[in-house]
Amino acid sequence: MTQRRFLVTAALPYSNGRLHVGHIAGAYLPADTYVRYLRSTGADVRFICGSDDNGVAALKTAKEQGRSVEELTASYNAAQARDFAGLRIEFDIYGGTHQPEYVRVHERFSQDFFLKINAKGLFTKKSSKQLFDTQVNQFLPDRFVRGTCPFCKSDRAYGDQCENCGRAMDQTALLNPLSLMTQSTPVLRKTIHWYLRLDRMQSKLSEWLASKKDIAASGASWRSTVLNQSLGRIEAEGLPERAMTRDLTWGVPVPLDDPDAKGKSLYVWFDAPIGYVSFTAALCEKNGEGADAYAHWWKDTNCKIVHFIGEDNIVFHAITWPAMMLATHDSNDTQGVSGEYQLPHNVVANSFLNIKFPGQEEQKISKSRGMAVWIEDYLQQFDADPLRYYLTAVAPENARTAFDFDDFVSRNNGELLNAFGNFFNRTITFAHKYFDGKVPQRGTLEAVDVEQLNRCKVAVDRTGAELEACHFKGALAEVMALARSGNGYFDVTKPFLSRKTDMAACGRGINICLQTARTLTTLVAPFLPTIGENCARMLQLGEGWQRWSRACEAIADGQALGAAVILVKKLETTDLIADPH
Ligand code: B3M
Ligand code: ZN
Repeated sequence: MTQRRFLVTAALPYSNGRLHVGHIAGAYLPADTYVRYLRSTGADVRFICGSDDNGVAALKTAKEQGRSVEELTASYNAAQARDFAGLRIEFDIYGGTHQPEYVRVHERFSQDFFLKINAKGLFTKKSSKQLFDTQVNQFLPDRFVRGTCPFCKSDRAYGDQCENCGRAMDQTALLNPLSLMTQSTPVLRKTIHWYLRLDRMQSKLSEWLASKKDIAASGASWRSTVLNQSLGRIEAEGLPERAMTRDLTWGVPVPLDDPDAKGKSLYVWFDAPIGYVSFTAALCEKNGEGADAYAHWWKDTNCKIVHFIGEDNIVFHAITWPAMMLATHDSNDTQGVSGEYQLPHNVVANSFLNIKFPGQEEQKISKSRGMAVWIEDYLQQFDADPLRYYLTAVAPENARTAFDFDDFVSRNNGELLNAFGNFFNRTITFAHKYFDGKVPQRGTLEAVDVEQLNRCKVAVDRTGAELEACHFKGALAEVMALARSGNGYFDVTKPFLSRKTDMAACGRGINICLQTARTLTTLVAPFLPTIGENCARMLQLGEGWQRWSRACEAIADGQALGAAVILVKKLETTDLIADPH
């Protein structure tokens, strides 16, 4: 069998802020779990991420904080990398679209994309009117204009959206516009931009998306939220052309020798997904394979590309980004078989995570209102795995769910500790106490033992099937069901009684418990890597214990066991802090 290959990406966080639990639950944790699982099946995987440094977001924050945008993005890039590492979300590379180490390769790839699409005549260059701040001599990005909403008349409207009624806004439609750069009234001025002819890719895109509805044909199970949102968008409004350049000097310069391109950058949503490619190239370079080896991942259909994102990024990953790739193609295929960029095998999007503080209503996570649980703060008090457990158990896979503090504590204590931790603890402790710290003889199995061993096999298959389908919540439920069945088996076979009457039966029971623990160790590792490693240490499993195909491998009679370690700590209260900054 040829080795499976995957390129897995997680959305590039903007480098103008810290990470909170919503980010992690949305894209990064499921992606990391998926990568760990794929690797345990023997697949060759590259896991790509990095910060999204360009565009207005960083510029605006830098201005507000009185820092240079370079310094700001570098410091958040580093802080994000620390947060991910603390949660054991382990990318093969954490780049950054404007970080000194990556900016050159990223610009090269981004400009190549632009030039290739331009050469194919898939941009329209045209002029439009935009708001211009005469005091700073600059066109205003959407988020830098505030005004009155023409629909609901609220004054909480910005150039991209009204915060009151939620309607999408055209900055020129705002009443009484105000520049947030200088608090002055901007004027309308003509500007020129390059618009991607999405209309020309529309039929190919809808065909491709429709094929993903048919799981048998596409070989991947796309979530209906992703398909409905993207196909729905095409059906509702078609695909009008969209400007892919901006009047901004922070970003990737428009690579044209055209006076109209002066002082303009590529739209941040144009260059950001290309970050996945440029960071792949940087990784290949680091690994000594040369930057061109990126094509092995991006242009060879033996590799499958899977993007993990939050729901607000669906349209960009299921329409705009595939359209950009298609626009570079010389031929008509969507697969990339002729050495062209291949479209994603799957785009996995989670919904948002709300937050519920004790004694308060559930609400949206909000940075500005200080309603969030920041990873940096969390990690000062707790281990990674309880959070990984909780965020997978309540993952917003099909609808919004909430991070609820009381629920976090009660699931940690009631599920992870009670079911999983205690099963290991009672089993290992018993073996140390009554069997000299060794695996007792299995002997002749009875029906109850065979049944338990069968449960292990079934759990491996079911968990694997759920993970292949990116159903992380369902997969974790299978693992926990096996842990509970281990406790049930322990309770039914009662080794604590048989040790006084029938040592062989007692040994058989503990042997089967250890065997169940062996299986659980491999199954839990993609979700809870540190706990998995501690389990493996207790069972003294050698190298390669993560291999999925070895999850039911027999644990040998007489094998020595490691000392019992506490897998899960009991949490008493949570004094998780709401944003102190
Ligand atoms: N920077 C957006 C976000 O956090 C974003 C993702 C880019 S992925 C190419 O919404
Ligand atoms: Zn409004």
